[in-house]
Amino acid sequence: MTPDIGKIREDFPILQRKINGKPLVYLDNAASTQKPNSVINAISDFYKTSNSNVHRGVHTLSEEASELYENAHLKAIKFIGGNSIEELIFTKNTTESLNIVAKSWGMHNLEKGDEVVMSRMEHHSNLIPWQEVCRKTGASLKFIEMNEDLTLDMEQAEELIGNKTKIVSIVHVSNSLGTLNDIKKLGKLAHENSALINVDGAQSAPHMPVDVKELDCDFFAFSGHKMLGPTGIGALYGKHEHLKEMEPFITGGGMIQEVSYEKAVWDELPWKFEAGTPIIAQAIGFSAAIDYLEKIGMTEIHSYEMRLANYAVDELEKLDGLKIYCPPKESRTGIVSFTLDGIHAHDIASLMNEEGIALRAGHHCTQPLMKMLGIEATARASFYIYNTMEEVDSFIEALKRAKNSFS
Ligand code: C6P
Repeated sequence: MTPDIGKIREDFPILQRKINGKPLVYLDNAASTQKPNSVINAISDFYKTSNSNVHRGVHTLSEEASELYENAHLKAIKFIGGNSIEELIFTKNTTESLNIVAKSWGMHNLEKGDEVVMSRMEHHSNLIPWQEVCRKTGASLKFIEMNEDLTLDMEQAEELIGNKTKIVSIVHVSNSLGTLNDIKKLGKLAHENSALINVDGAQSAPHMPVDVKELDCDFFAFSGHKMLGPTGIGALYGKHEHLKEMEPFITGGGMIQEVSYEKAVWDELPWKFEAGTPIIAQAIGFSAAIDYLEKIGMTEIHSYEMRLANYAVDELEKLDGLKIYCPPKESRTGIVSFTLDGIHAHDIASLMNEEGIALRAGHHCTQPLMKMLGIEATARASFYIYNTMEEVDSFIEALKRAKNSFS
């Protein structure tokens, strides 16, 4: 069933804004999404009624805050198909989640001769931590190549993932190309070779049903702010068998069972990975965001966004001098990157902004990918559940005007 987009839009106060006298058309959802009233209210209600630190006090406010904080873990793990909060660590964002895997698992499990496999379309947040780990451990990075159509070359992946591979650390949906990668198949290849698979889910979890058990991934990282939640909160799912063996990335208060002057015994999962006062209000806001998404349904969200994106691609394809960097329909998501002959991506975004349309332009934290494609930057439209077909039309019309003004 198609969600009632008009009704959904009423839940997002920011969508009433005008930019340069024009109604805001927000097409920068891959960077960060807007927040519904229920999320804004959940955060402000917490501060108004239950604000306190967690896990420390026996007083009522601390008990309430602790319960809300723990429930947020449960909400987040269920959202991605897991069962136990022991397997769900709250972090600052996807970047921190990916760093935990690289530093807490990679630094202790890799040595010279080992290989870390990733794709050519990785975000810097997945690429750089592993570059660092490889530099320090002597392991090497290997890359799955891309086909002409911007999908992964799965035949080459089969050859590449072998007995030297210790982990496949890979993006689920590319933030620059929108390509949806076959994680199940890559996970199978990794496991057949006794390797693990770590998934960067920053652009998948917000937009489609994700089931970590079905994907059979060892780790899965995502961010709250890209799925209607507040900034400052992300999550890392990890299989219990791995998390229990891993050393914490940050140590200090709130993550111990016992401490002497000489040593400390870590607390149980997930708390051993959540040192210091945690991101309590953000977790509560994140929980409200998950409620909001689940009420609409992730399958419905995905199919609606695909309608928007496919319509946008069809219309963009009609424009001369425009090159689209996105895969065929089967591997496509709600992200559409493009370049326009004779106009720099930043100029496209500026001209669109004059018309109230928010696009992102740049390398999208995938500089090596841009270089490989022989471009400096793309302009990118990325859709979410509150966007409309009319907004796609406004975007295409504004783009035509921008193109004419430069010719
Ligand atoms: N991409 C964009 O594309 P953080 O900033 O930690 O919440 O997310 C990092 C990140 C990791 N992986 C992928 C695939 C991502 O898309 C992102 C964030 C944003 O506009 C900012 S570069």
